[in-house]
Amino acid sequence: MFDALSERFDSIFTRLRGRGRLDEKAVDEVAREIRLALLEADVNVRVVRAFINRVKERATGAEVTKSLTPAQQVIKIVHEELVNTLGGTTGKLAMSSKPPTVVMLAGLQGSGKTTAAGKLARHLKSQGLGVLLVAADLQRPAAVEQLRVLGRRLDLPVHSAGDGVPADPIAVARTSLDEAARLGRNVVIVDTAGRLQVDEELMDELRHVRDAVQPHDTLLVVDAMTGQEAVNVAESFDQAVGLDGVILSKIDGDARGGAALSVKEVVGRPILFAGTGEKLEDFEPFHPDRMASRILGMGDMLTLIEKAEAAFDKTQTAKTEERLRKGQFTLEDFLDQMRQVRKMGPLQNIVKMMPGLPKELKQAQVDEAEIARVEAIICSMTPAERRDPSVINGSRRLRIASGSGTTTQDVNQLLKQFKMVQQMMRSVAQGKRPKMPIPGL
Ligand SMILES: Nc1nc2c(ncn2[C@@H]2O[C@H](COP(=O)(O)OP(=O)(O)OP(=O)(O)O)[C@@H](O)[C@H]2O)c(=O)[nH]1
Ligand SMILES: [Mg+2]
Repeated sequence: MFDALSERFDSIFTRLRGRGRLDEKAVDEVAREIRLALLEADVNVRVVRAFINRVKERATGAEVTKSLTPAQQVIKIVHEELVNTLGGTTGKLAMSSKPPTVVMLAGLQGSGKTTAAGKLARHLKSQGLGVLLVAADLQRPAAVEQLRVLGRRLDLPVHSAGDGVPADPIAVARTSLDEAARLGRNVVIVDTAGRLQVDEELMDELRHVRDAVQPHDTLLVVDAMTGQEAVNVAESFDQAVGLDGVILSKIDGDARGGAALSVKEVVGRPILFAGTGEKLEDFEPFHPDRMASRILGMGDMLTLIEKAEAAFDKTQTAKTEERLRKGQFTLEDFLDQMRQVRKMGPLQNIVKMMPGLPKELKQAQVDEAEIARVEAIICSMTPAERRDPSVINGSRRLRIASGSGTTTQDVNQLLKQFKMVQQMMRSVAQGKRPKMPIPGL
């Protein structure tokens, strides 16, 4: 899910990254592109309109912060608004203070209700809860057996018609609470019948099942492939039986994501879980923030910004900047910056987190050993040498090389590299805020 949308965002932001300042016209242009991307992902028009308005308003009024470029600021805003559209915080099941907690699953035929019942049961069981599965789908002859198979695999009891319980979904539902009490179960998960169309007969049956068990959580199972049509389905079910949340199934498929991005905003019910495959373990709590990051293909980017903010010693960086402005960038500063960058973690990971870098560069091996070598060489220099590398003559070179376990060629190479960075830093210092050079790249 979201692959196409991710690609669109990636190209929008790549183009944005080249720009210095974002005036109103540029913001308008970006907004138009995002709008198209969302519509193509089959997101509901109302949701798209509200989304774009919020992004435009915030991007235009955004205060200029020193730590983020205009492009990063827009990415941050879009990310935050995507999180909001997907539901904000991670939702939770409402657990009853008096067991059992009753969860009723509803949805169109084939949406993944029975599978979701098994997955949710497994998820709750792993949290130490005792689950009873209830087979209240008597429409399809194989439905009860399907749930029984899941129950056997999970080693969980399944309550169904037979043994004195009439073959009627409402009777099965009603008797399930006594069964839960008898077995001392904390959670009851009720699987119900689906229909191809949203029809009155089904809704009526659902209402009766609901009244019989009085669920704490009525969850709609929505197939992600349904796109924004899911919104209509959710609205009908909400009006008919009242929904508390949504389970979005089959997000492992190539759905464009319209359902996920539309349902919370239009219906006002959060997506609580997502089905990510056919197996019982393919199930996860739905995290709006992580999902938004995945859509933007740069969640890591935000982590990177946070990491950079946390790792860079502000006063140290300010001092370096000050010296830079005076054109006094030394090997000591070089080493300082390198250490600060390294505090962010293995360079390999950092490079992967940078969405702006061309693919070839991302695939290139970042040589950690090379960086360790550079560090060793600089550490083998005297403070005077670090401040002014021009004093490094042949014998000093030899001393530094043997002190750092490297060769004089290595020392030469580093000095050449440093000279280049120094020149680059000077030219940047004359212009805007200096960029952080990453040694080894
Ligand atoms: N790839 C994938 N397949 C899923 C997922 N959830 C369910 N399925 C498949 O979707 C099909 C229908 O799933 P069911 O759980 O039987 O759907 P249902 O809503 O109970 O269907 P009815 O009871 O007939 O209304 C099955 O083949 C499942 O394996 C998922 O998250 N990913
Ligand atoms: Mg079913």
